Amino acid sequence: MDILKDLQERGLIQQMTDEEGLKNHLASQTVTLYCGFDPTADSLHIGHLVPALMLKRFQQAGHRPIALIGGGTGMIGDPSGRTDERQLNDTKTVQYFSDSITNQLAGILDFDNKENGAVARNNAEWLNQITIIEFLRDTGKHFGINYMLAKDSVQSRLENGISFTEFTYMILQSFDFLNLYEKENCSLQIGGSDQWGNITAGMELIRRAKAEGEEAKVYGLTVPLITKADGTKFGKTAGGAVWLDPKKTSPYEFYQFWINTDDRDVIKFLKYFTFLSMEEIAALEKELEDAPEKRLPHRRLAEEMTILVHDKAALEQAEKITAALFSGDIKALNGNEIEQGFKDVPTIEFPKEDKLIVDLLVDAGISSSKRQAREDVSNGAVYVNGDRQQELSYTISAEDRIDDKFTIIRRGKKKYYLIKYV
Ligand code: 545
Repeated sequence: MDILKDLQERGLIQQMTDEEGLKNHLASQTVTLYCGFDPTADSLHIGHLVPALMLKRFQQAGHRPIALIGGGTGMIGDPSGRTDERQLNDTKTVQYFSDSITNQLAGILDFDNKENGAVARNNAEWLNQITIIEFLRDTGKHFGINYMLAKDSVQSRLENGISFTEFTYMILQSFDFLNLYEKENCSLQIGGSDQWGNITAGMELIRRAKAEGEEAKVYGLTVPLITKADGTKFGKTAGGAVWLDPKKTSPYEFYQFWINTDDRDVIKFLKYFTFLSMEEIAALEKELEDAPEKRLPHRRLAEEMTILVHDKAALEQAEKITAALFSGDIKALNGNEIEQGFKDVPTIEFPKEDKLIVDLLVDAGISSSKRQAREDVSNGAVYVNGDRQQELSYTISAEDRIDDKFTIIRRGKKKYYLIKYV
């Protein structure tokens, strides 16, 4: 299997050093490669998926991926792709973030495979060991200030300012590459296109640091930044980023994110994010042309991604919620599913007390007055947990509380309200 060819067909390569050399290198041996993740948050989001899945693609092609957790570099802060200085996190926070991200990567990569199992490393392991004198003498000496100043990550910050701390970051990442090259025989670093400067700096350090006459061949490769046809930023919803952590983005929301992909982006995303073959994707593209209303590629994308990041059960639940919301069969859902499916609807908190339907509509601000509430009910515009309720004397009671926690009121065609009992 020609991994580079597959990646190129999928549009997954932005830049690489020495294409011919890298191609031969990958064809002739099991290559150890790495991608770094700084613990700057307690979860990865879908923007980090492409490079993480890229490691997996290399692993499937027989190579050996290292997921590098930046327990050391995360204490410093990469200026790449940023317009201003980072807020530093304390050691405990970075430690906590490191553990969360390591666990998430373990869910994506295969760490158990005996032949070419993925490896997790934390650069705190070596970066916390070196002394400042050693660092400046042995590593800093290889970096010219002009070379460092010319990097995009520094250039783009000269106006807003950049601290010596962040300015030094590229040397730390370079030191990692050198270290992994020496200790793990790692010869390829990958990352997003924002990492190009740091990756090439590391290659340069390896070239300079190696002993005279020693043959050191290392490579770099970046994946493109993901763009959308409508020009808006990828991976953001009204509620913020789409996280891999199900506590931050529920599997239902996650599934909805993918299923709502723009027609113009869906084939590209299948290529970027899934492991479907190019033939399968071509067949889905044909489906999109022939029967766009069926949204088969969107559905497939949402399925693949939900299983990949969560699991089969999460997918089934997401599909169940989607179907119940579509048909209005609210009673098919349990409390947890109600919470996921109605996260974005107006929520009104009430004590667990029986209430006449008319009073509830007024107290919750669903109907503007008692008269309006009576009219809404008599007209048949009001639904309790999916069932139309036209009885003015109806009392909302324990029986209407799903899992003793929620009642869903619908007024009119699609205006939903979540009553939450506290
Ligand atoms: C550290 C030490 C190394 C090599 C790399 C690094 C990290 C690198 C960096 N990468 C980004 C990152 O984001 C936070 C993730 C966890 C919340 O800053 N200096 O750590 C992103 N990276 C993945 C892709 C990226 C990049 O993890 O490379 O381009 C996003 O797609 O921004 O020795």
